[in-house]
Amino acid sequence: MLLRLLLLLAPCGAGFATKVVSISLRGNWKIHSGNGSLQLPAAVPGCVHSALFNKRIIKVLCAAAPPGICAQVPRTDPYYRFNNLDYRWIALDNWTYIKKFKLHSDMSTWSKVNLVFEGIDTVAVVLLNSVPIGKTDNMFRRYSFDITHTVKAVNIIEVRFQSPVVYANQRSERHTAYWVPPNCPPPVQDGECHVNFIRKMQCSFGWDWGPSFPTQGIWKDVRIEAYNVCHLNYFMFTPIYDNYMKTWNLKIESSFDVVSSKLVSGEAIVAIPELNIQQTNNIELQHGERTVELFVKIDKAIIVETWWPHGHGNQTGYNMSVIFELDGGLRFEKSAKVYFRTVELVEEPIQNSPGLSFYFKINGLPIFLKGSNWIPADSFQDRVTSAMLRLLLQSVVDANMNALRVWGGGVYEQDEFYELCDELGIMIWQDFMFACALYPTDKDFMDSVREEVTHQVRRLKSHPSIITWSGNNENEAALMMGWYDTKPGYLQTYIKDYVTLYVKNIRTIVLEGDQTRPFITSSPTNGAKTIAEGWLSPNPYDLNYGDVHFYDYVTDCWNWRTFPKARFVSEYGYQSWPSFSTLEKVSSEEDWSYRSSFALHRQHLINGNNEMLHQIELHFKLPNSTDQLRRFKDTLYLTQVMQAQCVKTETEFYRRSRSEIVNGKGHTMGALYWQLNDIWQAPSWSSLEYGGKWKMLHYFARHFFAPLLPVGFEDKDMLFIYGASDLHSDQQMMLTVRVHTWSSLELVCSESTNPFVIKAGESVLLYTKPVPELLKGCPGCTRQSCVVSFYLSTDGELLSPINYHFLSSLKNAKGLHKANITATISQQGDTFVFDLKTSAVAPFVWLDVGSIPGRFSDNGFLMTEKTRTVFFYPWKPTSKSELEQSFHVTSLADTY
Ligand code: BMA
Repeated sequence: MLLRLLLLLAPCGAGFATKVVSISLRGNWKIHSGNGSLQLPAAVPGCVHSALFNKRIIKVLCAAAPPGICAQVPRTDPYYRFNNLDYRWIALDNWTYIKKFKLHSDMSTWSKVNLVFEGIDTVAVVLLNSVPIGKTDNMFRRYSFDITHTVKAVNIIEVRFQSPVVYANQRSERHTAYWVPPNCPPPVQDGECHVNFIRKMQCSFGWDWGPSFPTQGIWKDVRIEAYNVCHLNYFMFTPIYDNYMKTWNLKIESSFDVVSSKLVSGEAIVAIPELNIQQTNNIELQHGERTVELFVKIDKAIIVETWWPHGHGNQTGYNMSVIFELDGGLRFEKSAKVYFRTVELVEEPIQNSPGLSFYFKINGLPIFLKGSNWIPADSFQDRVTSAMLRLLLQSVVDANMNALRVWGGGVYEQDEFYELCDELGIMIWQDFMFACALYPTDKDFMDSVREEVTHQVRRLKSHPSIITWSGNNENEAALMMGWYDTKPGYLQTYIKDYVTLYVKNIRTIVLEGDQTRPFITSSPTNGAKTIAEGWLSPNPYDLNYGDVHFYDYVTDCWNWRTFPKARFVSEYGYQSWPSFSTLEKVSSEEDWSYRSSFALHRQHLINGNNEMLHQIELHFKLPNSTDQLRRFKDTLYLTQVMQAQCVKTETEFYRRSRSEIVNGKGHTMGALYWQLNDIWQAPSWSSLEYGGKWKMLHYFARHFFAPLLPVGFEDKDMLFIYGASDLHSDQQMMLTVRVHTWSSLELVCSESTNPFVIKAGESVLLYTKPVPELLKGCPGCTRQSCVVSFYLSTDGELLSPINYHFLSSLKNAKGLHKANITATISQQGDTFVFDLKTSAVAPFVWLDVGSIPGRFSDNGFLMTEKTRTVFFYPWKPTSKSELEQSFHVTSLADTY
């Protein structure tokens, strides 16, 4: 194959030689298994699993599938049923990627030719024309190999991978001095061992929500770069606010590889037209790796609009171009969007509370972080399309979230992920990729980690969306809370390793590369207290410091006393099952019961399925239909009802704890539930199913993260209603409290308060009433027969979602009828209108259109009125008749 050269801004006329070329090596490669028995084409970027799947080499069973199923997800898909077990061999083999190509220019004219891999997954030897040119051992690094003297007109590249599973085992075996736990994931996860010994997506060896698919492949861009004078490797910029001068400055860093032995001089021209910036700097580059730093001062007279998180303002960005015009007509041009914002992590004393605050200020304003935790969107990164990223991240802002934590067991996400977060106003808490383990610190490992961190900070730091770096997920807790059965005598060794890795190396590199946002060593940590205690606190879950993670599947989740009144809760949650339409694609009829081996197989949390039933049983009746499929679907539905209600109660508790200190605890300023998305179709903590379908929890999140929210709860028979505001200004409003009976669609009673003001960014008590007194005013009402709802409004205009509070468990509800709910569907432009009618009050009304992609304006709601209009926003073109055919509605009493 003859590859075309892509000329990079090099004016070739007028006697100048081309100065830089980039030759893409993406596209068609060939792969073969260790002994050569399997040979097939493979796409780059991609992985072996995808290549095998695309060629239908793995498990061709489709012919036997019932009609309909194979068309959706072929049975060869690694996610189909138990395929993850059958495909284990793929990761145990050593695969080789090969590409032959011709170059039509004489490569010997170049001073330097590099073979650049933006990402290799993971352990490999790279050969060019049979000459070894480099080794790789880290999926998160960019590798650039010098091939100046190896490249020819006709070339063959080979990337010989070693099984990541075998490699991890070997590394762990070689680490003889002491144990670096854990060994293997729990058997229920069907995973591989010693993932902490390989710099690879940690959850790819199995996790409590995901399968083990340790991929091999060239997972990012690969190209040849040839140049004569110099080459621009990284282009970075960070806005810095000068507090004293009250002006914005922009620091632009450009990192060059200069091959010319002579000094290269020229000009750098920075232009940001909308800010009236046109600045020319003389620059000089000496031989070697050089970083040019340019400072742009923005005139005080020019108004710079800042970037705000979603829900707090616009995400204004400014187009910037930087042109380097260097000796000999060499020219590099970069354009990018620059956003201006400041971020501060505030840890200061709080009145009446021991410890320190822990919250983020953006542009000087305290912001309550509302959101979730992001995990990899697929085991096979090549399946994560732009469209899928956009859909998932749009769903984040559509649910009134403003933040995501990119969790440390996955990957540093692709550029597009962060670009979308910049654009949508999603603040990112960026973990480094270390999770739930102790890690070795031998030289090879540390050298590799240092390269990884340097590269990732350079790649990511220009994004305003990233508001904090964080060293790892739960590794401080794992060590200090004794998660592994380590020998006490080794504690100091482990502590030393921990400090070496996260403090002396990662932290130092991050701070050298970027001082424009905070760095915390772990999540959870006690923040400043952790530092004071030598980087490890005896209890990293201290409620008075830093962030906490909180899980409890046993205690009643409707009881707010269950939850920690912490400064910041960066993980918490409950599991649920995805909807039937999602599961159906990867299962067969025999799997469709809650106790099937499939249902057990997909559950990677020991006892997870039973824990869900336990939480359901506390407040709902377990399904008992004799029709097995019906019972399965009812159970799936109830797991989602339970999860939505649990996470709602917990999140509302955190939001109402924003401004108060009770018994020394409170001032909660962040609620990021675990977890946003799914990696496959299985039970998990997610609110979005694999493929993006919203679970009931995601619809609930849209409400419990609303900018203005009334929160109801009880304490010793007293009903309290708080108002939580994320607004920037004080707002006048009134509160209406209504009581409905389960048995009738007529309102029983209602009262409204006098107008009051909720201050900007505050959470305050608005209403208290003993429940018996409230019910006394509502004829015929008891705790079991009635339900309370409430909302905030001004001049008849709704300012908040309509929230509700159950006065008893719904398994004890009296008068709840099976509701006959019908929908008339019509089309309005791209949107479909569902006009609903109900025959009875219905809790947890669930509208489902199966596999038709899209979301409703609301779902899972309490229907107390006879009619209601809900919109459906399709993500792909669909029709009224398609929707009518797929439409199904369930409400709680249908499961009784
Ligand atoms: C936290 C996370 C993940 C895990 C989740 C649910 O510990 O950091 O490791 O998936 O809890 O168990």
